[in-house]
Amino acid sequence: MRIDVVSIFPSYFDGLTLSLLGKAQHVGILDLAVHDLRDWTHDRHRTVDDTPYGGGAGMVMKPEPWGEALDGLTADAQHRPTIIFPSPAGEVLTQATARELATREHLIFGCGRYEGIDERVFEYASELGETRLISLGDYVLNGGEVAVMAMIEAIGRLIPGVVGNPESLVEESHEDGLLEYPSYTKPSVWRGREVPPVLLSGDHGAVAAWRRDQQLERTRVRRPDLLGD
Ligand code: 6GU
Repeated sequence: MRIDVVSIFPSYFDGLTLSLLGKAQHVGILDLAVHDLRDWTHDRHRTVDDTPYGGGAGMVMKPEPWGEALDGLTADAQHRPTIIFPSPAGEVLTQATARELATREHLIFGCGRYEGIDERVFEYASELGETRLISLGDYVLNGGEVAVMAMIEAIGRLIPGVVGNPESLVEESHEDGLLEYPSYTKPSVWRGREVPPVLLSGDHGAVAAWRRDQQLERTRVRRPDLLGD
């Protein structure tokens, strides 16, 4: 998969060279490039924002650098890209969305700052590829960078080969619509607290049934919305 990120703070993404996604880039499963939006400006101050038409607080990102960035990143692309703009006004990211996006050949993430990006950029992007506004949830961050880090990690780990043991993907929270069951390791008694005896019983059927119960109970208590309640 090819991923391009456009941001005015490219160094936010230095962390993506670590751990599993760093390894995925090293072995060629993931081709990630982070670009500075200011490289597509032409004035001495490398201006990316201006005051909003109609008045109001804050600044709006100018369309011209975004247009040139999108043109540049799609010019000789092999596949029609999926262009994602992180936005608290977008659809909320779910595991299902991450799974869908993990099948794409080329993702472009456009990180907005200030009060947002000139609306015409989204219209133009829609001509170049499938364009999505995606939110992490119902709270506000200062800009899209931290949200895109989370999105790339959620999507990237679903690309075949990125997570070493694919079985570990199956038994996670949200993969089956439920929260994950609790895990324990040695010692069997720690500070007076015992591991649930069923896990020491060697009865694989009983363990599976207990884990399922735990998933259902946790989901009922913590996230009843996932059960449709
Ligand atoms: Cl994607 N961006 C910003 N700025 N804030 C958010 C968000 C995204 N998702 C939740 N809050």
